[in-house]
Amino acid sequence: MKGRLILVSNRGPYVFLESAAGEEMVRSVGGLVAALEPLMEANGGVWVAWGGRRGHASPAPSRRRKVASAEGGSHYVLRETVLTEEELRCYYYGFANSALWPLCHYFVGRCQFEQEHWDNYVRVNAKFAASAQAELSQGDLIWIHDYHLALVPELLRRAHPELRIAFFWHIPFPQVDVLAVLPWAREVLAGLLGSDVLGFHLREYGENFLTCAEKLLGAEVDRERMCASWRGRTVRVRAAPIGVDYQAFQRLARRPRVQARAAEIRRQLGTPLVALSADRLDYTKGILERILALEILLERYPEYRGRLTFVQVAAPSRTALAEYQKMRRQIEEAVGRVNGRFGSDDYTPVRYYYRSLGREELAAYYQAADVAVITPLRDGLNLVAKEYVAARLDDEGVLVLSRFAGAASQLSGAILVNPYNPLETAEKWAEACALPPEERRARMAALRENVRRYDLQWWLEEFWKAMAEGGAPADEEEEALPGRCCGEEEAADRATGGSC
Ligand code: ADQ
Repeated sequence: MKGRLILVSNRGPYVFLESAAGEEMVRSVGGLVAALEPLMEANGGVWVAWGGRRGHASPAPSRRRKVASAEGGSHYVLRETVLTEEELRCYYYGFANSALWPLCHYFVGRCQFEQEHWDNYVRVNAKFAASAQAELSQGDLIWIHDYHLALVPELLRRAHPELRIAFFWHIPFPQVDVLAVLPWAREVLAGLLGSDVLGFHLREYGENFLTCAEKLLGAEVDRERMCASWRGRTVRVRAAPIGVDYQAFQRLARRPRVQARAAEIRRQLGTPLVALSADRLDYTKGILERILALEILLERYPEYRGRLTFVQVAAPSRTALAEYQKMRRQIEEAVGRVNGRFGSDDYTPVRYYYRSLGREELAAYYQAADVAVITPLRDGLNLVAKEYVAARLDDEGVLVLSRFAGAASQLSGAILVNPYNPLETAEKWAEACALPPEERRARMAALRENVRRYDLQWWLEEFWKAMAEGGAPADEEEEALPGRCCGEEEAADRATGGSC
């Protein structure tokens, strides 16, 4: 690639904690960082992100440091954008997480639309754009990530008409009647249209985006070629679901320490069957509904009482928001109720952990679980489902997956459920526990093949290809996206490219 890569994301690879003892640099967890840090370590470049620090005045200074790769040798530059308390409250907790997040996950009733939040969103996006501009050299490629920074492409485009700009939207992109509810929908769309390439996990999200750009903004769109014309430029929409580093998970899973820990977990739980979910504690992840489904399962199938343990690991998330605090209490009450109803001196049906696990510990839990019950109410993709498959060394293990997770359209082999229907979830969960060995293995083999083939490297290559293709016409021979579909449906689910 000519020029350097400049990544721009709200969260970066580190959070900086300041105390009287000095500064501590703590690794942040999450799918985006896990996916992109190896790329930065291998190729160098610049990562512009908020580092968790709260400045007191605006504009606060941004800071810059070199980060060495784990193996030594190369390094990349981390440029921190410092935000004030007010900006954090209004931009991050406000517009990003109380307006865009619920809206894009179809929780319209949870949305809060506040002028003050929007004003700060505009201001903070300008700050990120300024940090990126300060790092720019001739030939650089900018890659912006996620819904926190929708205005950055347009801000950079105005200042640098020739700049190569890519954007990846990690959450669902809603249908037009839902986005239309947002008072600043046009501004958000125009912001994104500053990109050259706009990436989504699913073709469906890309199509929703094009319809929104057409209907709400008046952009000219070509659905066949998946692109929009806007202000004399062509913006190409690409669909490629993010993958996980399958080989890295396999290596992790083979570590004797991880295997010993998986065996220890099973021993400690003490039941012949173990089910698992790991999520950020978020209402979109369907944790409460899942516990309700388990309650129904234990009610209807008494043979699982004493034989099945469900482990729910919930990572703290957006803890400053009152509705997240309330949801945490509701989940803990539900766990208490189920354990009270079905537990005994030597049996605890639900083991609930409110914490973030390290990679090895998470891999050990993935290995220890006979069934993964990943049932978000809505999810852009869901990496946990893929990690569960990638961290297993055999073809045992069953994946129960929400039909409303983006990953469901890709992962044939999963048992799909409607998470809004706890009765159906309970039935499918029971079915997963009792799946005949041949079917179990066939399903897991299909899942493994998909997760192995369409891994993180594949996803990154799709992105490089899309950037390299620029405004070239769509390639008819292009490979189909991984999916559950076949024949005509599969053709319809193709990754497309090209110019309008
Ligand atoms: P998230 O909403 O954060 O991501 P997800 O895709 O499941 O959801 O990724 C979560 C990441 O956090 C995974 O890598 C997982 O290992 C990790 N994690 C979950 N629980 C954990 C725990 N208790 N301890 C430690 N780690 C934990 C957003 C979108 C998704 C999309 C991703 C990537 O909402 O739909 O799949 O971005 O694009």
